[in-house]
Amino acid sequence: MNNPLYDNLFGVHSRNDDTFLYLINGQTITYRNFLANSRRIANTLVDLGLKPGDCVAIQVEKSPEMLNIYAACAQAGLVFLPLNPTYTVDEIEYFIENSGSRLIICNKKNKEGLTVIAKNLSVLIETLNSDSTGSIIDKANSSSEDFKTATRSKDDLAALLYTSGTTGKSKGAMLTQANLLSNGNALMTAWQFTKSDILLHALPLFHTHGLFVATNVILSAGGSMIFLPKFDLDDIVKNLPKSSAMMGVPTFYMRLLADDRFNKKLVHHIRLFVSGSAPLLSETHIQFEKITGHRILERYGMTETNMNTSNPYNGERRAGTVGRPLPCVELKITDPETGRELSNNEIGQIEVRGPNVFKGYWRMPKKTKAELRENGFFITGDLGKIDKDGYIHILGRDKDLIISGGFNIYPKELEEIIDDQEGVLESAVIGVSHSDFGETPIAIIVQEAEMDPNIEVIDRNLRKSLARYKHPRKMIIVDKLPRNAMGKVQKNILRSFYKDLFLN
Ligand code: MLC
Ligand code: AMP
Repeated sequence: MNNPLYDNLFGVHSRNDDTFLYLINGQTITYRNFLANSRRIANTLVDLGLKPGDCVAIQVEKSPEMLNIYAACAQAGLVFLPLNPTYTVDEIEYFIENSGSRLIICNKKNKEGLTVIAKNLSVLIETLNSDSTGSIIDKANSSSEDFKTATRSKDDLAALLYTSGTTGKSKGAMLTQANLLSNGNALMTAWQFTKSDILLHALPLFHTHGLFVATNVILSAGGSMIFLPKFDLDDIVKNLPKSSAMMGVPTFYMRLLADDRFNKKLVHHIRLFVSGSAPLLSETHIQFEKITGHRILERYGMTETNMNTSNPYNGERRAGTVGRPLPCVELKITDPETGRELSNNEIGQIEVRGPNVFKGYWRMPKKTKAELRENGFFITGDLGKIDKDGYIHILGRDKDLIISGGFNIYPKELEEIIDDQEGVLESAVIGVSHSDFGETPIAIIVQEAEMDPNIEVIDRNLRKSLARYKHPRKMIIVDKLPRNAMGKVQKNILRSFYKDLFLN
């Protein structure tokens, strides 16, 4: 084995004629054909001048070709950097510059805006569109199907995934081959995935959940995926009877429960529903079991660590808990002030250590040092406790983070833009409960004396700078923000005051 990630996840399937992907248009793609296409793309990437260790940023809609590029990067020893296709040009510029990517692959819609950035930063640019066309595909079509796999070691970087920071810019989490391999394998075993499984895949591919949890588990097991472009209730209802498992964020399950077509018969031969990326309400868990007879298996992870804990496949899946640590993962609860390990049922910060934990933040040694201890424990920023049976309960966050439909939003990023707007003295962005997205951001804005901030203009400016999912669902003008004796804004008071705004 000279490239563990490629050899174990992809190379083992190069002569496998089983179906890897079932597409929504009725087409299927076998492992063998998928890998032949990936090798053509690997040749294209090398012909463009990319060398092992170079980073490839990709901002495209979900497609089988995006997965081909993931496989091609693994085979050519390149670092894969997927980006949300709804990010604005401003947001992308930072990622390209910070990562030092050598190539950006985007759709034709975004090419114009990104070409300027690519020129300024001397980055190559190619296109890939959702209809399987694009310059990278044209080039791949005339490339050879033979490719010599680049030699890499388990400690080499496989992917760079950006995760927003509480205090400023996003941080690139450096994920090694070993991180991805160990977690894919642990999850396949824990959740008993085999080559007979057909996973209903409706998650985006630019985050850990859809890419490393769902896809890597299926690649590890040699199973197949019904590969949907996005979560669409009609498509889900149509495909559930053909699937053996589904993975989703809590919003998937809340939307299914609200649909009249969703019943026991529709899911009777599914063996596993997994939820993660955001808290699954106990009510959702209980109602789901009432309607389907299935207990959703909730697990807990994050970009920096892949998956850390899981409820058991066999054994009690406890609503409101994220189960126990996966084999190989150590988890402890510590006092945020002293770092001292706490006892069962005491609430503190969650720290984890194991082969799943990332190598650090790309080009950010200070942030790495602050969050990744020398002894290997990563301070997750989540608060929780371990109960007497060893189940972990997530009880809050030490980090100022909002999770909307499984996407993370950092208030600071919005506050910085809102505070710069005309007529705004200061602002506080908080998360409030939302019946569809779980949580959603709202902005509480203090106007400057004698000024009248224009909410419509602020909204327009936010749309120019930030992806749509981050926008506050409401902006409220107030006279002042509540502060404690130290002058710190008391977001807890705001959260409690506005808590029912979006509940129905
Ligand atoms: C879409 N919109 C969102 C949104 N998704 N707004 C807030 N939060 C979201 N999550 C916007 C759209 O741009 C649109 O804007 C409007 O909301 C309504 O869109 P929609 O059609 O209802 O949304 P939809 O496309 O159905 O998407 C909702 C969703 C999707 C929940 C299916 O967001 C999704 O697939 N989320 C999964 C995220 C995920 O994979 N997270 C994993 C992170 S990894 P407009 O303009 O119409 O108002 C991680 C680690 C771990 O956390 O543990 O897994
Ligand atoms: P991300 O940075 O996008 O990877 O988001 C990771 C964060 O999502 C974690 O730090 C948790 O705060 C949250 N998270 C993931 N899974 C769960 C879960 N099952 N329950 C509660 N929070 C979760």
